[in-house]
Amino acid sequence: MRKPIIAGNWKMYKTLSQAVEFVQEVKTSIPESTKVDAVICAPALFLPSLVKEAEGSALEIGAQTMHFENEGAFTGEISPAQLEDLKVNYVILGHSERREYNNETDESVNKKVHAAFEHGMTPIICVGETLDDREKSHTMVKVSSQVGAALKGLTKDQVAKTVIAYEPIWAIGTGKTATSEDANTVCEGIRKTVADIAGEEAAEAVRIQYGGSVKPANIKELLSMEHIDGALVGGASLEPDSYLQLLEAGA
Ligand code: G2H
Repeated sequence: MRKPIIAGNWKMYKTLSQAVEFVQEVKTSIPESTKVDAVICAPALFLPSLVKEAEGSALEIGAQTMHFENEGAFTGEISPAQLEDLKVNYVILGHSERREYNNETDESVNKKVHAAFEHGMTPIICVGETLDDREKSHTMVKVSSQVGAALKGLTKDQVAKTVIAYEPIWAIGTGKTATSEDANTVCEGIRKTVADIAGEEAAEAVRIQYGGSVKPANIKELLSMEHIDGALVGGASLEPDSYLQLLEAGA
């Protein structure tokens, strides 16, 4: 059985005090025995405070991106070694917004995935098709090629520990969600791709999230699907009430 993982992706929202308040409120409401992995991926500026605030609770803190080098002349970047030092457990890699606005490519995502494992972090690798890909029936070709590129060179054990977030780009922040059946079909395809790359055992273990306008009203149905093991949630993860409802749906 795969443990569901509900990860909030806060993007560029909140101030530090709002972020700390959120964690203070949420951490006391998640039971230690929770059956889901509860993660918040916050803006980098907040990470030291939030890791400290969440310590000892069931809430885990992740980053939204990082560089693949440990150090160097990369103005404005954050390194995997720096995140490890802060005790950050998860890092989102290859989000479509970073692929679109920050030149993140399949190749750099792959380097970052390797760096995440070298520094004890679980990568949440985002893949997904555009509306144009979908209309041309290219969804699976696009998504499989992104998955293949991201997992290149990993051991089977590393692949098994990876989290893959399937986020159809046309469903992000638009209020449009893929039907749970459509999302499940793509997630099943992703699992087959993982099996081809790293074998059945790794494919059975890898956790595949759905992302794109997930909210308390639709998460239950999405999570009831065989190949959907969690959600990567933007807008609906920003308020404690809504985030806690998402966790309850996964429990
Ligand atoms: C997709 C998602 C979180 P939202 O980007 O990664 O955001 O839930 O707002 O569509």
